[in-house]
Amino acid sequence: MRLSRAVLTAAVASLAAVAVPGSAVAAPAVTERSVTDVVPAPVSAKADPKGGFRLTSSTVISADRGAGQVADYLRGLLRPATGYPLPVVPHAAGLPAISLKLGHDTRVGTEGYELKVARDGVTLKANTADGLFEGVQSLRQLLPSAIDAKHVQHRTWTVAGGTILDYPRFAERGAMLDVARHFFRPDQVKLYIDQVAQYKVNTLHLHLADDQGWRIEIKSWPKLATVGGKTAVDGDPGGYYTQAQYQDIVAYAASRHITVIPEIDMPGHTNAAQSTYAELNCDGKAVPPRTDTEVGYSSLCISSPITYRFVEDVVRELAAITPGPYLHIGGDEAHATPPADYLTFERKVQPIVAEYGKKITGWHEIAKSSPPVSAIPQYWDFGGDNPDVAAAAARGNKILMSPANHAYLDMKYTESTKLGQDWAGLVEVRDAYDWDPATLVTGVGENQVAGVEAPLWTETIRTSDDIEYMAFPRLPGIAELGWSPKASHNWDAYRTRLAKQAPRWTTQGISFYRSPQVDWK
Ligand code: TNX
Repeated sequence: MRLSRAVLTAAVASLAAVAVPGSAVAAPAVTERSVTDVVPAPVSAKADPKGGFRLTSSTVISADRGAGQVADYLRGLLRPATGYPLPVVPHAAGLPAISLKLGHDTRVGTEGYELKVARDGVTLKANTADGLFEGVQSLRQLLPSAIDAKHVQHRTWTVAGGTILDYPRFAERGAMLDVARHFFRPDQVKLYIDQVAQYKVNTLHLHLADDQGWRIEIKSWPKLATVGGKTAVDGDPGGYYTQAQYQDIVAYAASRHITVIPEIDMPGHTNAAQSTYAELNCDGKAVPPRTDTEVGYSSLCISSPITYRFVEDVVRELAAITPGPYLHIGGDEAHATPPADYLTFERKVQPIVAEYGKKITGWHEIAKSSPPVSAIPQYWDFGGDNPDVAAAAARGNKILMSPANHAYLDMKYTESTKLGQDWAGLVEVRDAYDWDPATLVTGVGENQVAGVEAPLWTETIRTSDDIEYMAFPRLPGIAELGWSPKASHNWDAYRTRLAKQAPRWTTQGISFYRSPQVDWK
């Protein structure tokens, strides 16, 4: 008779428990999980199959001063399924503990961590709360997937043993959600924040305005939201965030150690604003609202002073409610703006953003305007030569990588994918993973790359299920490209680790695409 691995594992664990009666520490428990399976792949991981730590009703979470928020978050993750009290305490005082420690470790930088799991306890060390948070994301993956259940599961909870030393390859690992083509409520945005945070994504780019809808309250131009927010693609219901709702999303993201970058796309992709306020058009006449998915037809009036009053009002209000350092000023596909006008516009608008204390990010077309070196052009083309982007990199700008044929989560997986588009080709799980951010664009090497971002445009995306289906399993691959060392890049190893994430998604209720490229078992 062949026993399944799960049965064997359980048997070994219970035998071991019997073998050490009266032992002060929990018995060694062999787990199917391993520190070497974590996604994104850690810088280094060494498994200790006998060093598993068993959570029990007497486990405590000890937290250094400054680690309390992450400790509370961890407790919130572990309590529903275990039902254990897991009190957060300043000192473990001899009790079995998960200890969160802040220190000075030059190896791990501002987001890295060291995680040690042994039979007598778990120690997570980092230099910052961000680092502890990312370490907690690894720790979660060392527990059974049932840890994500919302209700108490009666079972044992063993953290796989071993050591991880880890830190990111690139500073920025982003997800973008287009809330303009279709509107997503704050609770839907928060759900996506939680889903992406587990893969160490640290930036959420919100595409807040486009031709089909304006989604953020601007008090000095109130109809942008109340009128310009009514529409969405195909006549679907619109919506907008009040400034208070937006700030609540930003605060929620911050609690997941994610910085929000709000985008107002301009000078194109502006039909919602120009159909709402007649004075934003050169002829002073409001254009009709549009809910089709054409791109490249709208342009703000470059010669009009009102345009810059509008931009300044929007930038001022948005800057005031955005604690993060960047505002995204769009700049893509401005086909209705003559090239000279485009440069005029950028040269007037970029200083306005600086005036309100923010740095600029924008689609890679802004590279043409020689933006300040603090600006981050976001590359969305297919790779290869782009002299404007290369020149910006040579001047010192960092480039954010979102190649449409790899990183666009709205591309179909296969011809039969019901959702999505295919103008950048079909993007299967392997296509999303198998590229290198540092060799994609000529003249943009490792040190010029700010990071990676996976944009999700929502012309065809209407629900949270739709978001999940397009993001999973591609988003973890993009996140791994942003986090893991280049030397760890290996499709066959990745697809094996990815398959082991599926039970977590199932427990979390994430509806994901079961790509035939991955052996889900
Ligand atoms: C291109 S690439 C766009 C968006 C669309 C998307 C659809 C870029 C910066 N802009 O306006 O939503 O394609 O895939």
